[in-house]
Amino acid sequence: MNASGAQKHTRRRHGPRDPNEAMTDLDSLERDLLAQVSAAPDEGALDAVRVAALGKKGSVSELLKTLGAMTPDERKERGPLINGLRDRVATALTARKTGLAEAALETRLASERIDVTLPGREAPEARGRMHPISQVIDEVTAIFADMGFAVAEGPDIETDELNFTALNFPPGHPAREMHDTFFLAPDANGKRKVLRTHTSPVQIRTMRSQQPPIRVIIPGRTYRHDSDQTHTPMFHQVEGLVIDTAANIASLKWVLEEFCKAFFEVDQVKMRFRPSFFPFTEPSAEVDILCSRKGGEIRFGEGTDWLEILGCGMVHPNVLRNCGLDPDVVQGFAFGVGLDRIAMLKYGMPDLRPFFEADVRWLDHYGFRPLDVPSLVGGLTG
Ligand code: 2NM
Repeated sequence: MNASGAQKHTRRRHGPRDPNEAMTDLDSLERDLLAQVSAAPDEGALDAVRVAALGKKGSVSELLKTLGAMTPDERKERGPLINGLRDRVATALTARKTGLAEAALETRLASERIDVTLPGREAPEARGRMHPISQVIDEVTAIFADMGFAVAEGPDIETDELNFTALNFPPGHPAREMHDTFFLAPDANGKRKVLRTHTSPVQIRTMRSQQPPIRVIIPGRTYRHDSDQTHTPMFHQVEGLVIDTAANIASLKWVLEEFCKAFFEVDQVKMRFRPSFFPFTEPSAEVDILCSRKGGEIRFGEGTDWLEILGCGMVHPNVLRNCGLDPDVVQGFAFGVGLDRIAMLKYGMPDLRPFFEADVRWLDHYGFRPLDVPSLVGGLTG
């Protein structure tokens, strides 16, 4: 006996089907399948329903297979019912598949929606900020370049001779102690190099390597063993030097006044020259500018307060001689400004310490855009 014989036997054993009972079976299968179709949460689950119904061994496919074994009359009655069921299930599957695909697309579109009114994100090179010290060095350089000054540089580690002796600090002179010098370990000859306490050794190097007329500024790092609210062990100076046959105190005052007006961006400044002492200049002066302080704001060229901003003087004849220059032929003036301090004054930064803390939040606030190149009209108003 073959398989189909066994089927026929089984069928016969059950006898003719009650048409109502068969209808009820088809109805409940259809209800069940359509419910599964509409409950399928995604395209994967829907495909599982399709395979279970219309696949090779699916419930509807198995029903279709039974048509072959029916009598023509049975088939005539059952065929349209089963085929109708198959068609409706197939249609529901297609509709659900389209619906799910549309819903998935909607979800994706919603999640990928962009608000075109939002500001663009800055490019990395535009987000970086210049440190205020770098900015102020560039501003100062632009101002002095306009007056014919070149920029000179030198090493942070200097010999005692260049940092002190050539600058007319005699050995053992108390002025050496005034500088709170950082000394390096002595070499084989017992000579100790120093972290330069000012940028003046670069002036010595310049006078020894160039012929007058000389007009240079030297911005750079300087070091003194000093640390409190207003002092850091490393700080920044810009010093200037002019050497020629006619440089005098009048030209010194003019240069400093032009610098202050350009740097603080005011039409006029009032300056006060107070006699002072530096080993490397004679006479020497400390310079104050007039300002007013109202409501935490500082204004230059007006008011009643005096603010010390720089030191200056005529280069001492001993310094000229130490550089091979004849004080009877050439003379010159020099000045020194604390860059950190004038940066704080100009840009309203109340505390010196964050300058050296490398905190990007501080830099975001006080830093400068790298492509805003300082010019003679730069800084506050540019
Ligand atoms: C200052 C104040 C006064 C100065 C002098 C020299 C040199 F090398 F020509 F002698 N360089 N810098 C000088 C003069 C520096 O800083 C407050």
